[in-house]
Amino acid sequence: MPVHNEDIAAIFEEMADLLEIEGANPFRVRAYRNAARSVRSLGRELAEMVASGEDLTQLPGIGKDLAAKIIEMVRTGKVRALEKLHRKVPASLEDLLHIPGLGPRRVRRLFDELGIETLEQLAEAARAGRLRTLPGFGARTEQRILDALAAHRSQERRFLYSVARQYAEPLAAWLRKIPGVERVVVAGSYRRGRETVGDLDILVTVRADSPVMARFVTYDEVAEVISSGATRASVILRSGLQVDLRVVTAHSLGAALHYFTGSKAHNIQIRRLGQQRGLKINEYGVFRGERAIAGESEDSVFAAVGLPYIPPELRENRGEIAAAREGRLPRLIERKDLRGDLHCHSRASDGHADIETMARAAREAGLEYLAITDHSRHLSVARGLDERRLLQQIEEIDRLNERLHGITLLKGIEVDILEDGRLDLPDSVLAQLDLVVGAVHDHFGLSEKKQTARLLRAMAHKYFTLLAHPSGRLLLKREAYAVDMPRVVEAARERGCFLELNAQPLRLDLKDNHCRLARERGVPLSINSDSHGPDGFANLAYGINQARRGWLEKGDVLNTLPLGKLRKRLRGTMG
Ligand code: DGT
Ligand code: CA
Ligand code: CA
Repeated sequence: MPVHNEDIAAIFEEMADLLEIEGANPFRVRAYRNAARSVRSLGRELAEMVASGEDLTQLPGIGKDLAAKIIEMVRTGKVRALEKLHRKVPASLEDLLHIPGLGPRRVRRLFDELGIETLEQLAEAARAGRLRTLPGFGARTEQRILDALAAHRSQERRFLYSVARQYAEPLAAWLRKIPGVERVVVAGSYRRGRETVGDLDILVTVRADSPVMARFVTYDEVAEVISSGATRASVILRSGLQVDLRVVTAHSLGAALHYFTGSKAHNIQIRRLGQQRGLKINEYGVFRGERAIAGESEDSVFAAVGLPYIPPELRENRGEIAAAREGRLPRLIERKDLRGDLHCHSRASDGHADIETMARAAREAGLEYLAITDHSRHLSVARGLDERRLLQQIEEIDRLNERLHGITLLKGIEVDILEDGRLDLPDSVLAQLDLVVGAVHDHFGLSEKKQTARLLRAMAHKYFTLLAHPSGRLLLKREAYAVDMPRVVEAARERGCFLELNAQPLRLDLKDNHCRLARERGVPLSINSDSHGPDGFANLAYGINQARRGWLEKGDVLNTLPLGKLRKRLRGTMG
């Protein structure tokens, strides 16, 4: 059974949760959490590394013990240590941890004193007013838990795009090898490059008598078959991800692709255009009366309603149809347009490679320049740089630049924006850098007014270049802080500084609509990997997805500029 990095990371997370509930040593708990993070940010499948006998202890956060557990998981699909934990702590307690307001200590108490193991039991106890009998759990906490449970139930489960991809690509590759299978396309929100994906919608075209439908449900990651027929089937993978598969005929592939790519709102508008021309459009084709007049390609579907091809990322009914009609569709940016990266970390703060290794990896990723932007001192958990260490790093980069070929390092810092909007390092040292990347790492709970004022003050600073992950959100984990983003975009325009589109798949910050707003206001964005290791540059592809959903063209993005022009733009922000 294939084991993916996400499966391994999830097991490490689960072990950390269970150990925490059990009251284990906090350092042990943190080791598992770090390992999970490290596994998630790897650019390669661990299963392959195990198969080729590579030394896993070279990976950040992975010691001998964890390496052995990874090998065990890859070889057997499970970990004995976790099974042992399950004998002490019921696995369902983990679900309780996902309820806001319930930390490990409270979960432990609920279990020890009220025997609560599941969300149902928790809801029942809360409704019966039994929670408030516990020390530290007043009536208000009880109500908050009830509210959180209701919110939890109504929340559909979604997957990060990057996680869905880990399941989609091997499955699509596996389907392609089934006899008689011709084309396999993952449609739906996945094809539109959405930051999260609800389920996968796969279309296949086949020659007659292909066994694809019979085989599909036997894919070894299938945990449950919801339905299966002659031309469509739905399954749930072990990861919980649902996959809908449809067999379509080659002459209606374009119509089916268009239909199942969506979005639904876009489809409805296209169908309406068809109706105005007396056409019926569905997943089988474009029809005038009984006669199919288009549908073999997506181009033909659009052409039937008088439109040029609209890229999937734009199909959200956010004005793309009018833009297409008027010949105003953007020429969307592509990965190859990126010439550099303006945000990454080295071992000096919380990265796990030295600067030279990062530089070589960036060159390998096809980049011409890379800004080293380690954290500043205020972020002490990341060993942020103080003035002295930053000055040393500046010298180190000067020396490296003399030696390195094919890549130029820029000197930067990811400086903390303090609560009051001041920057965490003095002007005298900031003045010596090529760029200053500012970021918020604490006080997420300020009012919108205060948070906005904080950002505006930072951006007004004479050495401020670029606002990193402007909204602070973590997808599926943490909401954006309250901030008036249109006001921030306006301030960037007035000040002549830049905003980041952080390409980490968990951030994708700015979000698509705000990217588009920045483009409309003429504020260039920088698509940055925020790499913490040499694998991190692969994340740029996720940033490009998001940029395309934000209608960005090459000319809207700062780090498509060649180095000379980029330097000029950066100097414009530095005093
Ligand atoms: P997701 O899975 O929640 O991330 O989002 P989608 O867009 O993949 O939605 P999904 O899986 O429900 O359906 C896939 C595509 O199929 C959707 O984008 C458009 C099309 N579709 C589904 N149901 C309908 C419908 O009732 N009407 C129309 N016009 N299209 C539909
Ligand atoms: Ca879907
Ligand atoms: Ca679906």
